[in-house]
Amino acid sequence: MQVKKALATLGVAAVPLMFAAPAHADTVNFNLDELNGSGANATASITSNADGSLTVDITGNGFTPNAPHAQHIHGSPTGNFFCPTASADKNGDGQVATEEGVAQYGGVMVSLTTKGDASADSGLAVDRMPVADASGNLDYQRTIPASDIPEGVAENLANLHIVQHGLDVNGNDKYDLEALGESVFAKSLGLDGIPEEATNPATCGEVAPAGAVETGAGSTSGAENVPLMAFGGVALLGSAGALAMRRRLAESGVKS
Ligand SMILES: [Cu+2]
Repeated sequence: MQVKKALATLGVAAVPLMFAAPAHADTVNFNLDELNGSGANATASITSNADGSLTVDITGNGFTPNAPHAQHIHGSPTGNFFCPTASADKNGDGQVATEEGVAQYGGVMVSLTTKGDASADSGLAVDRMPVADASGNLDYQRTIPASDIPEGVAENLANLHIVQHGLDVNGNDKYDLEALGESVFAKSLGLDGIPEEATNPATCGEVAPAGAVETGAGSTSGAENVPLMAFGGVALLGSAGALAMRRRLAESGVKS
């Protein structure tokens, strides 16, 4: 065991087991860069705990103030997905919308909610997503139980990435319909009047590079075939979830 060896080197003879580091604890760091000119960025760490839970820490700034930001672990344990490039903007409006980005960043594996369910089913549970403070800072910490973590995720964190949604394109400190109109994605789920600003991705983060070179848009094999449903079962969201989203968005000054 490495810890014992290290301590032995330091001349420490015996270490009670209870003070040893937990087995299999492993932390992966992510750098979240702005998407869609959001001006937001964040750093995150995810620690895989021995009991199968994940402890997620996110610290960011530049977010739409006093507004909820849906955030997820996206991709698949086997890789194949990545933070979207401008090529994902299929309609050429200058924004990689949620439904455009999913082909590159993949479906929702874990919904980074503040409480309750954290499975993909809670992808649009905006009433349980973190809210940026008045200065646009967004801090989040939660240990998500193993029961909400899909198989293979904890062991393959380096293949996954984190996406945070919600940005303020026209700089009026709220989500509104004026800049980008209605959310095409929300509308596809039967939610009318939700601003595109509320659902478009604001940041995306892959594993913090350790000397690795980003290969860019060269490796999209298979990504184009991801069905929209892979977004993480948000279509399964019942009307209660939809109402909760409307309510939360209304609270943050959104006309819907
Ligand atoms: Cu997402």
